[in-house]
Amino acid sequence: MTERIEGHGGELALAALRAYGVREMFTLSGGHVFPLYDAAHKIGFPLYDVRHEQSAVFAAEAVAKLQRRPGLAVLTAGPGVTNGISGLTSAYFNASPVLVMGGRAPQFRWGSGSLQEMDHLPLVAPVTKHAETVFSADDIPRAVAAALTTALTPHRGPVFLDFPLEAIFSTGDAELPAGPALAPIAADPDEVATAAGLIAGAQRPVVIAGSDVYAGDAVAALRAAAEALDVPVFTNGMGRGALPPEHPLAFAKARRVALRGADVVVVVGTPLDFRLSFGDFGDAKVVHIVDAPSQRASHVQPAVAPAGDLRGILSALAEYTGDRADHTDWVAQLRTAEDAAKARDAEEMAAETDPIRPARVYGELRKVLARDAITIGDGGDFVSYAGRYLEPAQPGTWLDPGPYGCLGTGMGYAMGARVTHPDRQICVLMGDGAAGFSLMDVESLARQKLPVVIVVGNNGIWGLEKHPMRAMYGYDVAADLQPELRYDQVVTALGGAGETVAKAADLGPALHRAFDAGVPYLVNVITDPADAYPRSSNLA
Ligand SMILES: Cc1ncc(C[n+]2csc(CCOP(=O)(O)OP(=O)(O)O)c2C)c(N)n1
Ligand SMILES: [Mg+2]
Repeated sequence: MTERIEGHGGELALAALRAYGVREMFTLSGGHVFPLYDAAHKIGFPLYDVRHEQSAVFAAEAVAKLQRRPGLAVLTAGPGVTNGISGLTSAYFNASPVLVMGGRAPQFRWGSGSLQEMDHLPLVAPVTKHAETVFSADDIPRAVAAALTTALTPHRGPVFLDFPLEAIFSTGDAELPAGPALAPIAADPDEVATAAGLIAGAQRPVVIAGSDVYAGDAVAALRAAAEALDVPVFTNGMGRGALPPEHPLAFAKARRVALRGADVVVVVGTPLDFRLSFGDFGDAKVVHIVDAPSQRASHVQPAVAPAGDLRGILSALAEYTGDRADHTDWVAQLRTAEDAAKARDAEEMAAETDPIRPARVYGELRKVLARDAITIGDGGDFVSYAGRYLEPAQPGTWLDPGPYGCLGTGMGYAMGARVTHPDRQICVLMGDGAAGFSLMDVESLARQKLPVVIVVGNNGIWGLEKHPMRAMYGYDVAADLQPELRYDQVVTALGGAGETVAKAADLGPALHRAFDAGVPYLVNVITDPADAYPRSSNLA
């Protein structure tokens, strides 16, 4: 039985969006999209508004990443859409199923110079899986359904629709879409068998699991495969926390030792990009397991690259019944390296220095964070340290900007995380430079009663750029910020609260106050500008 729906374009859109599991909209006001607001208002559909469109798209992306369902941002015609493009691009790099709906100048006088008249499609096409202008109200539910099916089909990603003024404001009727019906792509069983044989035959295998493992709801299958084949697991992106840190096969610190010694490297659900030395692991054979054929690397040739539903592939690996080599010594060797690195980290995280070094901030934070806390990184070196010192204990709790590396995700991701988890700790780790991109959206969080904690590593510089520039040229330009600026006072002025901390001993009590505050709260930690994150390649 199909159900017919009628109403104005906004109502038709919302009915289809709800059928696809969209549960809120993030937006910044604009007359071109009023019918979408009217539809939401009439049925009490949650609507959150922001102070810059980038935050709306990042909030939608956080919802998509954390909840594995579509996130929605509604942006007004022209500048609203163009302000959202970095967010769309991040979602594209992160394979996040985000739908951006744009307003659009009227079609009937296209070319006459209407306010905010521009064709968005050529701008968004390269950073979306699908971009379309919908010219009539009747056609909106079909277009929403098609766009969201594309967004949710692996390899996932953002989609874009815009609606000329007369299409969204006029009334129409259509069939209510049934909702997502996605058939998993089955990988080639021979390729899966080859992969299983390679891993089982390896003396020193390693698994690196990334975001698509979480997005594809394959975390349990990953664990089962790792346990069945006795393979140490490292993670990145949304894959972090896939195995709890205390699991005997969970590793984080021994990566260099592991990759240097491995004879088979299995990369699951993440591209062979700069984060993984472009897939070059010396003599080790590479097994690249991807969620769609489009994700096979073109710049390297892995030994085998099964492509398809990750849960299916990992479950098949878990059921491998052939002989396998004994990995006990290999796992033990990595455990020794891991434990030694952890001991070094523990010392750094406890160090009493003046000024405070970032490691200590994370040492104190670890004492306060619950296992299910959501941590969000937005910044340079300060966030690299977060990646090193924080240990996500559960999958779906760590949000970094991903391989696009866009600063400014902070408040948008925080909003999406708070909406997703009303009762959990939400903590943004932010560089003082990064703060400039989105801190104004604390106003949106405060006004809409969405408390979060923001910890700023305030070194007074664009650290990740200043140190490398000095190393390269012997001098630096465009890399300084005002030292010891009171970002906590900015947050207080915007309806939140906060404090500045300059002594390590004061960090713990400040963090406790922050998580108890019930309003957006910024802990402004004055950190050592001389401290540079040690990295081999410094370009970002
Ligand atoms: C939108 C955007 N602009 C510029 C950059 C380049 N960039 C990467 S890290 C960084 C410095 C960040 O400084 P801050 O947030 O203060 O963190 P710190 O490195 O000082 O800890 C810059 C400018 C970027 N990645 N994204
Ligand atoms: Mg800085």
